[in-house]
Amino acid sequence: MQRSIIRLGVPLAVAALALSACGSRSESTSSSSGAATKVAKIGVIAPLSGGLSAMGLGIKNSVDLAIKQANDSGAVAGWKFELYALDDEAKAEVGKNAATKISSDDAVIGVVGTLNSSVAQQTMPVLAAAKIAQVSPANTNPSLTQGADAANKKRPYNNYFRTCTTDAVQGPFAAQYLLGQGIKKVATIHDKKTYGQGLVDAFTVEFKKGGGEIVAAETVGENDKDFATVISKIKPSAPGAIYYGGEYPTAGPLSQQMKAQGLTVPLMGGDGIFDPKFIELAGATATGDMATSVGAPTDSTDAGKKFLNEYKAAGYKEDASAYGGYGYDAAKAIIEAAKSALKDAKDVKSARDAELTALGKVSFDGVTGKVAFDEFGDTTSKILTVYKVDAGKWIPAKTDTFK
Ligand code: ABU
Repeated sequence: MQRSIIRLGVPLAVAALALSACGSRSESTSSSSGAATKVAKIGVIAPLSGGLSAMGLGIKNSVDLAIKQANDSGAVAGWKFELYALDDEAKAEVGKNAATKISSDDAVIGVVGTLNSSVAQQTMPVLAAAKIAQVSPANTNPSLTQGADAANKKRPYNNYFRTCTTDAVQGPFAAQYLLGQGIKKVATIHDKKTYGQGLVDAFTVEFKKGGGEIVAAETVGENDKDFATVISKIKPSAPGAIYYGGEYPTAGPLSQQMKAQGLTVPLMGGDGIFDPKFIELAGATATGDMATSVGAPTDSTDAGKKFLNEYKAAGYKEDASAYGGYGYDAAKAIIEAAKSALKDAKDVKSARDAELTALGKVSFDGVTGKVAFDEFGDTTSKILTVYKVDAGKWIPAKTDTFK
């Protein structure tokens, strides 16, 4: 009899453990300072490994900081937030799997991510089906919020928001800057990805509109290492600059090889190349290369400086990077919306609709400026900065609101 109870006891204990694990995946409760708290998780989907991890880890750490500060200040009475970060390796399929995993967790109230627009195209429908808010700090392709037809804008998913401005603004901002510098002939190159192609398209329209000429338009593969062929195709057209749509792991070596092959004109790109890694990869001849990035330089505002000091004090190994402030503000937007959505909620899942509604109405002064969204889920900010490489660093050259 005793043996059968013991035999029965093991599977029961396993079942109890499994149930408690299920509980922590959904509506977890825990005790902090004696007070019962419920757990709401904030997901991060970003490249935490691989070539773009400098940007992804900056996002993850910044979300972690926002969560810790929210918990320390008791931002939502009766609730604490937990970070749930998954690596998308900058790959669409891996990102989709991460979104699926996160969707199966009933305690997730929102997700910060992704870095890549091409990855967001896969995560958005998955998270939308679970009514989980997604706030990207970095996706700049306009179609994510406005649909594929720019002439008939239609928001594809009401769960998707972003704290960064879009390439519909970033491409033209770069075009106007180059024209203003007297550069009238440009060759474009993009990496055939959603972001790179969209950015070059937006640049091209504005550059031509302003009287500029696109003297060559080429593509590369995001994993290409040797650019001799594309450089030799472009060189005879004598451009005054190369405009590149893509990210720094490709743009850095491209810049280095351009200069080595005698195409000694500046390479300019968007926020995807705005990272110290670009300069590292491009080497000494990167001087004069340019990038636009969203917003004003983080260290140029009081709020930005405060964030960078707090980030440093928190002891993260990696830099906040280009999107740290935007990741922090994205997490703060989710938390701000949760103040009303979770207030009287019995669990996270039943609060998701209210979270989406509240997110659409947030308005607060963040690290990156005013955080608020328009009817498409886009940030209302249209501030951008042009940076130039000088003495091995990105130096701000011009910050302005795009008109
Ligand atoms: N915005 C730059 C990098 C990421 C992307 O939008 O694909």
